[in-house]
Amino acid sequence: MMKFHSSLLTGLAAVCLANAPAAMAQDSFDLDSQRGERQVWQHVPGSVVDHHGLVVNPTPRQFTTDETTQVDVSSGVTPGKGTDAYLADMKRIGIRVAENGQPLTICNDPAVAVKAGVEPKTGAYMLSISGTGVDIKAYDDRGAFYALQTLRQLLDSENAADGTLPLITISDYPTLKHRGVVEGFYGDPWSHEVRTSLIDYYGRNKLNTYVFGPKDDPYHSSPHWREPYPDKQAQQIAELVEACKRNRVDFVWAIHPGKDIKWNEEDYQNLLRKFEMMYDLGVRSFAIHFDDIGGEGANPYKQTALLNRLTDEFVKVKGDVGNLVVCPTDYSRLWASPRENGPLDIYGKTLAPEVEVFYTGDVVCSDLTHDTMNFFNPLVRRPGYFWWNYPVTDYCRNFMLQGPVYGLDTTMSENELVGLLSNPMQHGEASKLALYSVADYTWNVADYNAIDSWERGLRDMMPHAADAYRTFAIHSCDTRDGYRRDESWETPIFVYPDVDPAKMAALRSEFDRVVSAPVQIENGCANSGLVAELRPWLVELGNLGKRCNGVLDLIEHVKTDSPERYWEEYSANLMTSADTAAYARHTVGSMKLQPFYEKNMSALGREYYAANLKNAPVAVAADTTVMAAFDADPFTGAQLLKPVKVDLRGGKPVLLLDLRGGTMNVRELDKKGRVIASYTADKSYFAPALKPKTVAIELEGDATLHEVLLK
Ligand code: 14T
Repeated sequence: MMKFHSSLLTGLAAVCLANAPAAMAQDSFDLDSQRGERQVWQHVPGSVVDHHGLVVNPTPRQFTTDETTQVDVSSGVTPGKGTDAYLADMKRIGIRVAENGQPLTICNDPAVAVKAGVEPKTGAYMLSISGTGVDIKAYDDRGAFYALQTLRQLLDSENAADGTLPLITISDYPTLKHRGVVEGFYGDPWSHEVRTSLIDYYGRNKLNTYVFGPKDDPYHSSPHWREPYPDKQAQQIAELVEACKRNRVDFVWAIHPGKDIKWNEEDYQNLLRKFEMMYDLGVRSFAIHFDDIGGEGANPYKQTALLNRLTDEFVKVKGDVGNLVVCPTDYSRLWASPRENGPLDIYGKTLAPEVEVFYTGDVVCSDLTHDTMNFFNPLVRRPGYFWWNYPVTDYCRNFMLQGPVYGLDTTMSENELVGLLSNPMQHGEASKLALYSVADYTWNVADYNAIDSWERGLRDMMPHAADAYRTFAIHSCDTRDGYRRDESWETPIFVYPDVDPAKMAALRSEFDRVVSAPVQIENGCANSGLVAELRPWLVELGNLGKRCNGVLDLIEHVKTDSPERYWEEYSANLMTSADTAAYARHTVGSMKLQPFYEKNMSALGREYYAANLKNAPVAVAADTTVMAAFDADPFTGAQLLKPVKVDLRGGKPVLLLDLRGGTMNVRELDKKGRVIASYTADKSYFAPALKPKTVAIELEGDATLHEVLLK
């Protein structure tokens, strides 16, 4: 693992970050050396829980039910004392209101609530459903709103499908102060529509923070951070602020000025002016991101001086603005110096104590552990603010991360951690699955159950195609060489000839589910935006399922006595170069399914050779350039970088196998060298039973010629 410090980061910044979208493209981005994600992964912890049809997310702290009495909730609730201020919320979030419903009372007076046993903490509430109706006591407005979100889930739960609920008491409050999302990825920023939908989703799941910091928004970062947003975008930001207010979410507007900031009075005034403009749009919380920069902008003394001055001259003067948040340039342990007078130590010594500081953990995308917080907190002299780079895929855009949220220590406390934000994928709708569990974890850290949370999230996302969605999701978790996540953990694979009927049958039914999942999702998912985001990966999953089933067919047929037919079947199950390219763009099943396919195709090919081509001569007749590539081992591969010619005047049938990633142009020549046939093969090629003639073969692109055999 390579660590890089400021000077190297400067180099990296110049190479990789100068024009971020291109910079983040996979091929120009060396994960192993620059990011250092550890190439190990844990199994997903937790186990499925029976919720008796009463699912509430995030998991409440105390949740008791008494099934001996049933309360009629078939008409919803009838608003009573204290509900006036919440009628609009109730309507918007979808709580059924009627004249003959259960009487609902809401009290958000902290003194009364605390006396009744509510935790003295923002967001805390108690909810009871009893013979006399529904009663909410909340520590504050947020607590009352959260209680209503809980009530909505209870009323919509499977348990209430018969119009009744058992007696219920819930006593609830959050572990972490800040729980939410940072739109902080490179790539296309979320659309206004997706943002609005996500903000409602935060509200539904009791997330309270949305940091707006899309790297490729030019008014967030260079070149235009000094300038006002164009009218339409300004209007949209004002709308997002309103949407956040409705959902009790803090909208935090972030600026990323470090690429070209001058540490002078003029740029200070530019920044202050931009903050004022955002304030006028309704923004009341601000962050400054100094990540992924080099040069003067990275100077920690200048950074903290700026934050301190803004705290004095803007935050305190306004009076209604939240504490500033900063992302230091050394935001990961990978390149942060632990030394005295290193950048983080300078932060600790000079930064106003109320400013909160982001940290991504040991590397850029990393687990949340005590060990990593114990490194960071003493340096910055405050509990860190964890910026979790999951499920972000800007460094591995061919993946769609749908796995469980795990790797977050469930013994973390609010003393170690002021908050946790998830940096999601550019696919906003598809990121909701992870956010469901991020909300669960951050609200109730100690009770977090990764598997159960994921199972619930899948159902919440796609109630009418939940099983199909689960099939897709379980095979679409890992990044292959980035932040490693377990995948396909229920699918034990094997490599031919290590097979038995039970394994075959289990895999056959899983692959059948894989093949039909895309269709079921297309038909059963009501969220068309979500399906549109998933679609390219769904297509690949379907194809992968088919070729995995193809492997099972081949295993069943390998002992039959029609080598020709078998060979046709085998070659039909090879991937064309177009297949390979499409799979590379939208990769699923990279941990188990695709390796199952590849390893078995190789093993079956070997079997075929062994059975049918026992006495295969070694040499190709004429051209010595390629001869070296074709030895007796059927799995010798030859990477032929230049076009080659193979003169096959020896007149023997030829088999070319497994031509991946390129094309092969074949020209058949007569004795005088005239072209009598010309064609392109892009997956496998059988030379016809050759009459004496010449076949010229040219390989294009990165074609790999795996074998030529002569009978
Ligand atoms: F601010 C940070 F906490 C942070 O994570 N910054 C970026 C973030 O915008 C991006 O989405 C994330 C995931 O790729 O990683 C950071 O970007 C990097 C990290 C690198 F190690 C960009 C280049 C790197 F070499």
